[in-house]
Amino acid sequence: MSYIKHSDPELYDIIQREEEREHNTLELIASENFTSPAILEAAGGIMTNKYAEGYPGKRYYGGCVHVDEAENLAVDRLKSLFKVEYGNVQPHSGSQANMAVFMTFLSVGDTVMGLDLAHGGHLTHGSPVNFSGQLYNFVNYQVDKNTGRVDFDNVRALAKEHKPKMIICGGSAYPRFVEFEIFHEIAAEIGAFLMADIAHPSGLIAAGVHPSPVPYCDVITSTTHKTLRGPRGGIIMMGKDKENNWGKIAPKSGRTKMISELLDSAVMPGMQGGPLMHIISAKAIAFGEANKGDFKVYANKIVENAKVMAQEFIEMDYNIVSGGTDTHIVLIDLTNKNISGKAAEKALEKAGITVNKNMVPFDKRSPFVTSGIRVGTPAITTRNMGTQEMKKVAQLIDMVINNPDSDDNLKKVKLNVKDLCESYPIYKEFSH
Ligand code: DSN
Repeated sequence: MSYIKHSDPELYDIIQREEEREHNTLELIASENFTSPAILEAAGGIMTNKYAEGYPGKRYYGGCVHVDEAENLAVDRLKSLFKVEYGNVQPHSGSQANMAVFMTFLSVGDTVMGLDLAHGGHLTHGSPVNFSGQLYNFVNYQVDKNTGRVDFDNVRALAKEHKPKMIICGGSAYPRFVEFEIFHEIAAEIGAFLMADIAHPSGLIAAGVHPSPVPYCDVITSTTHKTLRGPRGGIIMMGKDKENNWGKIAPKSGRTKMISELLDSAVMPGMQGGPLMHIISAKAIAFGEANKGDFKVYANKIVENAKVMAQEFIEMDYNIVSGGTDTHIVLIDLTNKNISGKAAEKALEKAGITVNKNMVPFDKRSPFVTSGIRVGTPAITTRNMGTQEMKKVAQLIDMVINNPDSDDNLKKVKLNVKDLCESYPIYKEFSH
C-alpha cells in the first residue's frame, strides 16, 4: 500500500521510475549501495517528525525520550562495531563530518595535507572549489607514477617542508589499502594530528577486511552509505578521547575540555541544527547489521568480486591504476582505449551500466572530462552477484568501450544487462 500513490501520483511515478532504473541497471558507482528494507523503513519513518537539537540528555527541546534512546543505541553500536571510545552519529554527510573535524582541530589558515583529488583524494581534502581549500592552506601529496600507490617519500618530504597541523589519509578513488601505520609514523615525526577519512572502506574495516585506522589515527570520519550499507549520512569517531591540550579554546570552567566535547559542539551548534533522527535510527540498524557474521561474508565478497573484475579487465588489455585492487574500487585508465571518462560514462549509461568518470593520477584531462572511470562492487555484491557475474560485467563494459557510438551495440549490451538484473532482484519484497 502506497500513500504517495494516492496523495501525489506525480512524485509516485518519479519514484517508480527510479525503482525501475535501480532494478534494471548495473550499479557500479563505488560509493553507492542498496540498504536493507529495515533501514529504508526507518529512514522513511516517524522519527523524521522530531526536533532534537543537542545530544541525548542535553536537548534544546522536550519530548526527546525516545529519540535519545535511538541515538544512544546508534552511538553504542558504532563504538562496538569499530572498537572506539567516542562516536558522533549526527553529521548529515561525510563532508560535514570532515568540516566538524577541521573546526575542532584547526584554525582558519592552518596548513593541512591531503591526497590530491586527481590521485584519489576528495573535494573536502583541499580542493579550491570546496570550503576546505578556501579556508585552510592545503598541500596535496600524490601517488607514485609507477605503482599508483601513495608515494610516502613525497608525503614525508612535504610534511617536513610544510609542517602541517594535520595530515588526512584516505580518499574517494584510492583502490589500495590505506597504510595508516606509515601515515602515523610521519605525522608523529612532525607532531601533526592524523585524520583518517574512511568514507569508502568503512564497511570493509568494520568487517576486518581492511586494516583499521583506530590504533593510528587521532580522529576518523566516514559516511554510512557506501561499503557500510547504511542510510546516507556521516559519522565521527576517536579510538581514544583525549584532552584538548593544544590550547585552541581557552577553558572557561577552569577545566581542560576533552576533544569529544569540542567535536560534539562543532557539529551542533557549530554548523548543524536539528539532527535527522530518522537517519540516526536507520544508522543504528545499519551498525547492528554490520556487526553480524553475514556482513563479514558480504565484505569479503565485495573485495573478491573487485579483484576478479580487475583481473578480467587486465586480461582485456585495460590499464588498471595500481595494477589491481585491495578494496571495492577498480580505477580504470582509458587512455589506451581512446575514449574519455566522460564519453565512456555516457555510453555505459545508455547500455544500462552506471559508473562515474574519474580523474586518474597525472590526468591530462579536466575533472569534467577525465581519462578514467571508477568501478565499484558494493552494490552488485549486495544483489548477490559473484565472480562469474563480475567477469560478465567486465566483458559487457568492454563491449561498450570498444564500440560506444553504435546504438545497436548499446542495445545488445542493455538486453544482457537486463537479463542479469532479472536474475538478481534488489528488493524481493517489492513488485517486479
Ligand atoms: N561522492 C562520493 C564518492 O562518490 O566517492 C565522495 O563524496
